[in-house]
Amino acid sequence: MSDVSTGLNSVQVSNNQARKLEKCGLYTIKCQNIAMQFEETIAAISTPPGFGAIAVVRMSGPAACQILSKLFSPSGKKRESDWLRTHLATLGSFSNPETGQEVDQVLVTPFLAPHSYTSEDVVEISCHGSPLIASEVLALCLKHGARLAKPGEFTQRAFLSGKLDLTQAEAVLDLIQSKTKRQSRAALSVLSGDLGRRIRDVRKNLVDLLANVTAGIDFPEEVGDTPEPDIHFAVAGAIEVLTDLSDAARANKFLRDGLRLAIVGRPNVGKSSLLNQFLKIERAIVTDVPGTTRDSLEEFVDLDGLPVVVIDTAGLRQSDDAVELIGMERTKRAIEDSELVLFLIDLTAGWQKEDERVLETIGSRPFLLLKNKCDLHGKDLPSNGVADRPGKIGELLISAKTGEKVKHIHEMISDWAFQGRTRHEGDTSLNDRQAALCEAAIASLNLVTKTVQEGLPQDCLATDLKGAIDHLSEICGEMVSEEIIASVFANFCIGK
Ligand SMILES: Nc1nc2c(ncn2[C@@H]2O[C@H](COP(=O)(O)OP(=O)(O)OP(=O)(O)O)[C@@H](O)[C@H]2O)c(=O)[nH]1
Ligand SMILES: [Mg+2]
Repeated sequence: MSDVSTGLNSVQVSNNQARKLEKCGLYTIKCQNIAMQFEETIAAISTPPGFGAIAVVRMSGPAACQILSKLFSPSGKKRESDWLRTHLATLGSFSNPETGQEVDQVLVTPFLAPHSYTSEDVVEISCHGSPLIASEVLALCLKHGARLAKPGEFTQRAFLSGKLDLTQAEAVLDLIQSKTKRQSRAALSVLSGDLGRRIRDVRKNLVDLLANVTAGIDFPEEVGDTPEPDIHFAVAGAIEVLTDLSDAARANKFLRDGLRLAIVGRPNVGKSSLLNQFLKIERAIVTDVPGTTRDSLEEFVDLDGLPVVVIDTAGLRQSDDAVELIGMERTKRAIEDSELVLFLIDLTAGWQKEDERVLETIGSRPFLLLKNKCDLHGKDLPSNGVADRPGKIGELLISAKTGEKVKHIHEMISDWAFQGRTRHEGDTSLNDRQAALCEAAIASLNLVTKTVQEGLPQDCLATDLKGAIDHLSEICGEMVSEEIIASVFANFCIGK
């Protein structure tokens, strides 16, 4: 028997099977996750720019402790062996050794290899939160042997040393960038390794299957074909898990990427009042003068965990006013750039010709029809051509002034965005890169099924099976090009 390591997984196969796997390319997987040593020590300010209580400068690499020793003296003149210990925070003075000038009183915490974020020696220097002090601390670290870290380089080292798989590294970025609780919980679930584990389980089953199929091809007498039910069982199981992940990714797209929502209608229907209701503050000017809003106004709102950018727009009507015309052009652009439109009409005025024109401008965008001012006019009104418009996702009677039924708008948006799927806090979800690979793996597995159904020889399915395995390897980063790694980490901030 031989232990075949394909990325993070180890699979027990016979020596013959191992040779076959090597031949069909599985052994040659470039294993990025085997512990890598970096010669350079990197450093960066990990806290955001600006003034705060504390700023943190972080160093990682073989010289991190040595550099720290030159610049830091603990209070009470302790010996190095007393304070340079992993996970021990020590207060002391951070100074320029050339001039003897103290820069700050700091707290240092070493995390010694391999018990650190990157698996290397890491030190965190917490100084007082002035940008000037943090820059001075960093400058001294750089002067004494560290180099400035690139965006995401600490996390990249954590990935390359095998501490995190690529899905977890991507989740670190999602967590940092999360704007709603739902987003942060979903990112935390991926960071825990849940997604990676599910993908690796599927992949391991497929690797086992490929090993059997390959052995059968090479040793038809001794091993023979893998029984069809076994292939069906393994492939159907993999497709089921991957399809579930892929469906959830589609449903959770707006949770990940956010949603742009344009409030659109003719003047005076209550668009700015509705924006203010969403924000719960008087953000936009509201008057009874038609044409009050001249320019689009964008604001972020957390709609029950969905990150939404709401855009209040200038009312659409016939006009000769140059400024108003520019405003209306921007309204059209806001509609084009949004995923969903809130189309407001005024119940007290009834359905107007101008509403008809607004509807034309909305075009094929999905929209929610909001009949406003129900506090003044409680009765519904026939909304002519809107009733069976294909883009309409629903309609509601609301009052943007009193806030009546505004909560229902949240629910309808949420239902539409999550495609009716019940969301659970902390649901794992694939990002665009992972979803594309997941779909490619499903497509390859569908070809495997077809090959079996058509009764073709088993060598025909090995290539597609390997294709599916390769796609799954790429999701977790077990087989991934440097270009992809660079593009994943380029979106990070410096210091993470
Ligand atoms: N009673 C009542 N009045 C409302 C309601 N919504 C808006 N209004 C009033 O209608 C007038 C116009 O409201 P806005 O929110 O400025 O309307 P708008 O669509 O932004 O108008 P423009 O910026 O001119 O396009 C104001 O006097 C609001 O107080 C509502 O639900 N009930
Ligand atoms: Mg307005």
